[in-house]
Amino acid sequence: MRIIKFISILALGIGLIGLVSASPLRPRQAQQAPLGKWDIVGDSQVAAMHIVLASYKDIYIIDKLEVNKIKQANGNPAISAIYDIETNQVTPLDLTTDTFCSAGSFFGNGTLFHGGGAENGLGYNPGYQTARFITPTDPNPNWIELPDGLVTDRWYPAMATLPSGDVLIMGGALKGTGKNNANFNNPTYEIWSAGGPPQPQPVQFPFLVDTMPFNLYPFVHVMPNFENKQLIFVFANTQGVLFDLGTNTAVSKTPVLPGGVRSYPLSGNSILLPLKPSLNYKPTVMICGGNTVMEITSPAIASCGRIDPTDPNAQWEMDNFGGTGRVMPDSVLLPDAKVLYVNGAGTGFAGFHRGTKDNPLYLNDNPTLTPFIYDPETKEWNTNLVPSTVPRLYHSVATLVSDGRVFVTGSNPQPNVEVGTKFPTEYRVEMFTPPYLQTGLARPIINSVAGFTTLNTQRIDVTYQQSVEVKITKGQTNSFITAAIIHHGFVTHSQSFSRKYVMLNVKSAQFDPNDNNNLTLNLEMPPNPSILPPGPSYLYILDNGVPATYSVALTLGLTTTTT
Ligand SMILES: *[C@@H]1O[C@H](CO)[C@@H](O)[C@H](O)[C@H]1NC(C)=O
Ligand SMILES: *[C@@H]1O[C@H](CO)[C@@H](O)[C@H](O)[C@H]1NC(C)=O
Ligand SMILES: [Cu+2]
Repeated sequence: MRIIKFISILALGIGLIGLVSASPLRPRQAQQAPLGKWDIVGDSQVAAMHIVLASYKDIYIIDKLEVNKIKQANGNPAISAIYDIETNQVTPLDLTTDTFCSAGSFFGNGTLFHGGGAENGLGYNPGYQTARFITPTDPNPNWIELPDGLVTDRWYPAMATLPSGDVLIMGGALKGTGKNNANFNNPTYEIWSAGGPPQPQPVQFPFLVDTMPFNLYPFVHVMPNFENKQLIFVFANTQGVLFDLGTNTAVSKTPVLPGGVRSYPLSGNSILLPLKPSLNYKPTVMICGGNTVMEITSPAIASCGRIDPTDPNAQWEMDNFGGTGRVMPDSVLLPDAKVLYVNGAGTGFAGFHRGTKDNPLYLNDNPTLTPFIYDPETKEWNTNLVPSTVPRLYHSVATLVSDGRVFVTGSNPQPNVEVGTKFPTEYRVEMFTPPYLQTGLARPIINSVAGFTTLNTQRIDVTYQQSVEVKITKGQTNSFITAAIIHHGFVTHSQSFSRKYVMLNVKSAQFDPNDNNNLTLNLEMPPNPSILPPGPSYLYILDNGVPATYSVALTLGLTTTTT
């Protein structure tokens, strides 16, 4: 038996992909053919304002009230559906309340919690106070609604799954608005507990008064710690706060992030970069894009700021967002610990077009069609990627899926469905193939996890700190095996609530004595739920940075289950 050596795949990225730096300080490398690939694979039938990966093959789509292509069971236009990425078939789901600009996050028990919305219409009731639930592991998942579940109205709130498995819902407005206004600001949060009584009381959160008027859909990230704390970093407008939910106190504030406004409707993007055992899970938040003023022709912000909010002397480290300004960018955490940016616009801000359907004045334009890939380790940008042909502006989305590709859809900068216009309601679904699937190197295959060989059609229970045995068939002769768990998050409005990437310690790897292509790995699960929330997540294994044919659906439990 041999033990193979593990080297961080990050060291390999440069050689494999031939990164082209956009930094003006570096000479540009000879231009190679751009990498990546776009395929239009299907029709979402329901405009995808919000999406969430519900299983290895199912994406739940949630829209706002509008006349989509298909109807739900009661005859009203469908505003939610299941998109099957294996067949590209769409199945409508049933709702009775308007979901316009709402939020979602999984409870630790595996049920998706979805809350907020807007006014009635088209046979639907108002959704401002609605709490909705759907459980992907049910035989026929469908929505359960509590129309007055929330104590207060919430339009454009944020959500986060907490280390306890409870869900935080924060902020928003009492009605729809271009930018927030003191008359309908909702500067509170509430915490819903899995299995607990509904209707928790809202708690005042003064930070959302301080950050007016650009505080809708605040950025929220749960911060890793080893003290059993429920610590969150919240960012809105130009500033951030580290907040302890256990004691309801602000721990520290960050300096102002230079460059302009980062939150709705001058929407930028905030991401918690991959957490790594080698750095003791030190968090880095990166916020990119946005705009400076609510002007249609105003160029989007072309800067990013990186910060560790838990550092008492935290300072922003500025970067150039690959050399291009973007408002409403979507980010995707890739299995190889890099960040993909897609969608968005070069000018303007978020919102519906002005003027009539026949003579629309769009609030944002100059679609940013070229994806960028950022390497958080080397801080280099690969901008030499194939552009999409589909503009994706306000209300577009993207998420990683199990096979390592990226699902991209949506774009709908108007109050109801409009087609045949410059920026129509966009139903086309694209898959982006990242460069790691174009290396020509064989992909590893995950054969079993914790003794289970039936993968993905059931979720496999694991717990924190557990050493999990994973059997794989490796892809390549000179293997470099790495592993990560990703919680994909709930995607809407350039946000991905609760999304996290945690690299795993590979404690050992042994060749099968009878088959040198097969390996048994021992992977150490994350140390505690502040690092990765309990509930559904996906295990990714990579060989030389090339992800396995499929990731494996896990459920992280707070307590050990016997397997
Ligand atoms: C999880 O908790 C929520 C909130 O209490 C509840 O509505 C849901 O039914 C629970 N799901 C499961 C699978 O027990
Ligand atoms: C190696 O794994 C493959 C599955 O990819 C399996 O078919 C094969 O039997 C394994 N070899 C041994 C010796 O177990
Ligand atoms: Cu919106």
